[in-house]
Amino acid sequence: MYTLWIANKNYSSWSLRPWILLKALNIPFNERVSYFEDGKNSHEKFKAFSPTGLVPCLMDGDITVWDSLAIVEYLAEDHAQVWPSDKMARAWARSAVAEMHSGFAALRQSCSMNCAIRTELNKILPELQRDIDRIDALWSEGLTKFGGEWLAGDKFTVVDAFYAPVVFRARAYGLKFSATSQKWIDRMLKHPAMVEWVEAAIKEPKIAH
Ligand SMILES: N[C@@H](CCC(=O)N[C@@H](CS)C(=O)NCC(=O)O)C(=O)O
Repeated sequence: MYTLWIANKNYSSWSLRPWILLKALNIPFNERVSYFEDGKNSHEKFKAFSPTGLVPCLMDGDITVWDSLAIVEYLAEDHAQVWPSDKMARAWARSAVAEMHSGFAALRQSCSMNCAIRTELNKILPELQRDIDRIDALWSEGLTKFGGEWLAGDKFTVVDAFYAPVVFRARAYGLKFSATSQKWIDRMLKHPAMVEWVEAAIKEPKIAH
């Protein structure tokens, strides 16, 4: 059985990606939580189980896989449903996942994930608006092109999982998206795995981060 190490559900956006994927696809795993250190770097603490001192980190017997993208690729080796079955949708999903993994710095910077808050930004910087516009275009494209309820078709796949943290950011900071994208946001927020994550997040000990 897989073991997935994560940090605080309230804050750890990278942890959410593989966790939500495993839950949504009903793949059994043991969850291990290591909370962030209060007010300081958690690398030393996380190095007890993760070579980089970062979460998430997956263990499968003797095999250790770190980094959220490597983890989902490892899962895909035994669970084909991680990626869309259609070749075109899969190519799109791979590109969208890669784009999320390596981009959207302004969004990460201005709207760090915090499931427990609801607030409004006084000012939306142009670089943040650029990230929001690009994400909105991407989501709308997937939803329109593949015609399903999820970003790359009629099944929840890894591309929905990779954008799950943006859904919580959109809700927390009141970010505005097109009607097409907003419908997917609302659907994601009702997904039982997303609901389970938030319910656990708000019960966690409060740790400044
Ligand atoms: N590229 C990595 C990034 C992982 C990452 O930055 N994790 C953060 C938490 S969400 C972390 O472990 N930070 C350690 C710290 O804050 O000291 C991945 O995709 O897994």
